[in-house]
Amino acid sequence: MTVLAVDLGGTKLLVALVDEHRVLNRIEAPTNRDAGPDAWLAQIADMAAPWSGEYNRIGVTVTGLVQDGTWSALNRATLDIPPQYPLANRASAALGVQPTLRNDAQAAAWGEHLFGAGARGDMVFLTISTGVGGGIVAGGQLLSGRSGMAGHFGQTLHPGGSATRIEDAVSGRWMAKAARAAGHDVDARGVFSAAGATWADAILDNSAARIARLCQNLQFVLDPPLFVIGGGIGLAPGYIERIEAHLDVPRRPILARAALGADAGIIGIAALACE
Ligand code: BMX
Repeated sequence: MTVLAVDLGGTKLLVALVDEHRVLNRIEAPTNRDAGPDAWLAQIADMAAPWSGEYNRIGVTVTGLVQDGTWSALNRATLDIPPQYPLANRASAALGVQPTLRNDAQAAAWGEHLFGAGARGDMVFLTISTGVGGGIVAGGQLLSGRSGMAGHFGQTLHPGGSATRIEDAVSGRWMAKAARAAGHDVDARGVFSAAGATWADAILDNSAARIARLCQNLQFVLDPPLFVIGGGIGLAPGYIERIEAHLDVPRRPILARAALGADAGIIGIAALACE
């Protein structure tokens, strides 16, 4: 069954036609962060217009908290969404069909479970990108929790005791901020390009060490057989190796690269839309 699958993240918009694990067609655009949800949905409808009649279902996965058809930002710095935006109603109006809705990292976890590194087993998915998100597959089920928050690891508090959320001390946004503080006006991509320089290695290692500690903590909470690492930062050159270097401990978490890469979210939401 062909699905119109949409992944609306803090950095980019991805609209695709997906049939199971196959991406048949795709179009991407940078997320215009100041435009707001109505404009993003209108842009998605425009991007999908050439494929009208070519799909049976619609799945929309978004950064942020999806709860009873509404959409809210847990961290407005990742993407500024008005509280309780009526996503189900507005997406139905913009796209003509009631879509299946899910948080981006939860959908990506399901995609990696079904068709990626998870190999249909239990796992924890961690995406390090604009923010830090995640998803949990336990007992063969994708967890949502009481209010759709299960897997939002980026919102957990930095172990240092401050009010800092982990994602505000790890993500691409933090890397750019740390680079500026070190006198280098570059984004996260620029930090990775400078790997080998002391200042850049310090930023990359600090980020990776914090994710390593998060994985160790989650190992004691969920004890999953596998952690699947995704996201633009998570899959960047050398980043997983840097996490591994901080995991030389007993009962160490086992990590794997997200096999579906940036497509995990659209493949996961397509599968959820067909359930
Ligand atoms: C934030 C949160 C999560 C999201 C994660 C990764 C917002 C807007 N988003 O923790 O819902 O899964 O970022 O988001 O509060 P991404 O855009 O980097 O994929």
